[in-house]
Amino acid sequence: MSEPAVQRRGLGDVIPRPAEVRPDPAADFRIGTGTAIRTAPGSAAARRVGEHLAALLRPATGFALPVGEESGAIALLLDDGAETDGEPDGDEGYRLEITPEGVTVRAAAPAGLFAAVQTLRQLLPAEIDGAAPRDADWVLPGGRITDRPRFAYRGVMLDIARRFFTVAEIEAYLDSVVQFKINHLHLHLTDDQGWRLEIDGWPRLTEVSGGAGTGVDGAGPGYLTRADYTELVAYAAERFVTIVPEIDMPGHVNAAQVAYPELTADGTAVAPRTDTEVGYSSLVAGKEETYAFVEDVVREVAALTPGPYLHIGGDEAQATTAEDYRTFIQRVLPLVAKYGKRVVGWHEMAGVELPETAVAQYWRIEAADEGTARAAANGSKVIMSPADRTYLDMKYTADSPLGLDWAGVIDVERSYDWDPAERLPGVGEEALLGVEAALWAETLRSLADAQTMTYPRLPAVAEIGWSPRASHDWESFRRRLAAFGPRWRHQGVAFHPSPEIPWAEA
Ligand code: TNX
Repeated sequence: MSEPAVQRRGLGDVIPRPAEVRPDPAADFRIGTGTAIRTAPGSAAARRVGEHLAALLRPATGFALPVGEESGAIALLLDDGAETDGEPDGDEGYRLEITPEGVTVRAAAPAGLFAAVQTLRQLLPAEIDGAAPRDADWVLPGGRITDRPRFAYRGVMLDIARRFFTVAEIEAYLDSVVQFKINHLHLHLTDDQGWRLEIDGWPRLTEVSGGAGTGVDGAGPGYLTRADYTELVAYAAERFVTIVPEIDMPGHVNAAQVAYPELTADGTAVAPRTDTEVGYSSLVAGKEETYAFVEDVVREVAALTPGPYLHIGGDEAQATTAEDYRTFIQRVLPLVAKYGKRVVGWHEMAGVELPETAVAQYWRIEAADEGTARAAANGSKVIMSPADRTYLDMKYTADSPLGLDWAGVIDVERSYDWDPAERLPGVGEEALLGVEAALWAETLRSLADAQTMTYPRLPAVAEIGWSPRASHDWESFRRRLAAFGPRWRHQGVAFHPSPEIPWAEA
């Protein structure tokens, strides 16, 4: 029996939806045995993006797809100062033209070429993600795309404190999220149940609190060595993703206090916790040991992290008095600056006066937040992560086997049908750095669990972060999303088959 016919894709069948699409159905391009990839002369970074594209296309096509600077029908070119309608395209913008002769991508920076590669991948039939060569028509639909992001920051957070994920698992997760032009991976590294990053001079943090029995119900012990973390940072950078490390404080610190009793108020040891309570632990604002510890941690994390951000948590500090919270945050803000990083914190941090460079991440479900609005008015940027829209750990429906439901149940339409610039009074378009979806891990026990909660909702948040406001359209989105059923199956990525989506077969 012959293999099922492979369907030609439409030029606009992409998530996130590109800013501008002009199809030319007479101009399709067919990738063939002789197709080569040509990259911008003298750019090692463009060359690596070319290699990345070749690696995506080789398994299913079986073609050699050589990458070089001399010739090739698929060209990835750098074009300084590229602009569209007088507006600079920015680092991640790109222009893509598909004609019968070939494909030309132009971008101001390698990140734009990488974004274009994600688009190209989606323009090929789903079978392109298969692991073995097959005979098919590898056709790219003709026309032009001009694209650039609405927001600079489009993130996803992975909680590796409640359930540790290994380097290989985090890398697999990263590979799946970059398809949707996600460009920040926020790692929640520490919490009451575990401490997951090795810190020089404080070995018990990971020996004890990254060891056996840590994690919710003891599931998922482990930690990242400095070498692991460095490898992850490099892996992410190759995919134009910035790692945002989070050390949660002054609350969510039971694991640190188990390892080092001197971090508690009276210096007595506390018991390890593997339950899912929050708001019971606190660093001690009035003790110098606290700041010696925090400075060592901040210095180390900053040194290991090339990206500009360091997230200090600051959420759910119910075991810290308001006065102590203020004292603590005011001591820690300059420490983060001292080691050259821009501070990010959950929006509770905005209850304290912040420097303009600080970023507040809004996570609650209320319709207004005074602190966040004040921070925005003072020039701070905001990342929008309202739990009732962007929390990937919320159940899809009341009977979802995985997930929590404190912020409600979140189906795909609910993840899609909102606008970050209208979410909080006083926090409009200009105040937003971007959006982030968060995957807390209390109920997760495997990478497949993480993927099942992430897909198909992350693509909704990714489109909100990238695509122009005026292009948002649920009917269009659910049709485009439907094509990912077979893609994720080919990729080995688990997903929840939401009944709202008319999933494609094959
Ligand atoms: C709230 S969101 C938390 C986390 C939990 C999460 C579960 C936030 C800043 N804190 O500690 O894991 O809810 O959904």
